[in-house]
Amino acid sequence: MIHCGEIMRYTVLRVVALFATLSAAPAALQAQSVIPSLDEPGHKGDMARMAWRRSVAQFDATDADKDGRLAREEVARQSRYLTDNFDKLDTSKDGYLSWVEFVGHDRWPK
Ligand SMILES: [Ca+2]
Repeated sequence: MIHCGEIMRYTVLRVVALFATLSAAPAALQAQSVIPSLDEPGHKGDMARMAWRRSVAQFDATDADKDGRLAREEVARQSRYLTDNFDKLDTSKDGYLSWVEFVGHDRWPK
């Protein structure tokens, strides 16, 4: 079942992917300039803060042992999307998803 946080995550990723395809810059670099920071004023900032709150809620709900990282087993209980994309998202290849790996950029401190 897909819940609200998951839908929001899909939306954020699709927006990032859309902007990334509009530029020759590497996707990671492009994401850094497209994702609004949490202190950005106005509607863009409001959207970022809403997505951030939902992302934090989803991360915390998935992090069952509260060690600040998501193990494959924790992810498997919560999210089909994260399960299917675990290896791609785990860019450090340590077998866990950090907060930054989970949200896909480092613009939003947890
Ligand atoms: Ca954990």
